[in-house]
Amino acid sequence: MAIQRTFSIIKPDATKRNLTGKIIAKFEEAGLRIVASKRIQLTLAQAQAFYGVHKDRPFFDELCEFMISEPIVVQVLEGEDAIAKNREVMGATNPEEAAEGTIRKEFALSIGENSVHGSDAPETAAEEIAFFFSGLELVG
Ligand code: IDP
Repeated sequence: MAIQRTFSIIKPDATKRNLTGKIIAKFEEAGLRIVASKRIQLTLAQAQAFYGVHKDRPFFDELCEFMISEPIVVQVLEGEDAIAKNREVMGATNPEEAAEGTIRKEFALSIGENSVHGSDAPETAAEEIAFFFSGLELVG
C-alpha cells in the first residue's frame, strides 16, 4: 500500500474541551505522521466554501455555525493508506455507531459535534490540503 496524505480537522467541540493532544496521540499511535499543522478560526465564508458539497443538506447552516464557533486545528497526516487509516481511527460519523477505541466513540458529543473531520478519498484529500496549506507548509 502506498504512502498517502490526508487532511484532518480537530473540530471546535474538541479544541474547546482541550482534547487536541489526546486526538493527535490517536493519530500517531495509528502510525500517521503529522506533516503540517496549524490552529485557525474559520470565517463563515470559509466554512461555507469548505463544506460546499453539503450546501443542500438540512444540517448545512448548523454545521457551518458550529465550525466557526471556536478555533480548529487543521493538519495533514501522512502514512501508509492514510485516508482509510484516518477514517478508521476517527470512527463513524454518528458517535453512537462508532467502534470502541475510535476518536468519535471516545470524544464526540453528537453526530454534528463529532470532534474530527477526515478526507474520504484521494481527490478530496488533495483539494482539502490545498484549501488550507501551501506547499511550503508541508514538511514530510
Ligand atoms: P464525515 O465527517 O464522517 O465524513 P459527512 O456525512 O461527510 O460525515 O458529514 C460531514 C459533517 O457534517 C459531519 O462530520 C458532521 O459534523 C455533520 N453532519 C453530518 N450529518 C449530520 C446531521 O444529521 N446533523 C448534524 N450534523 C451532521
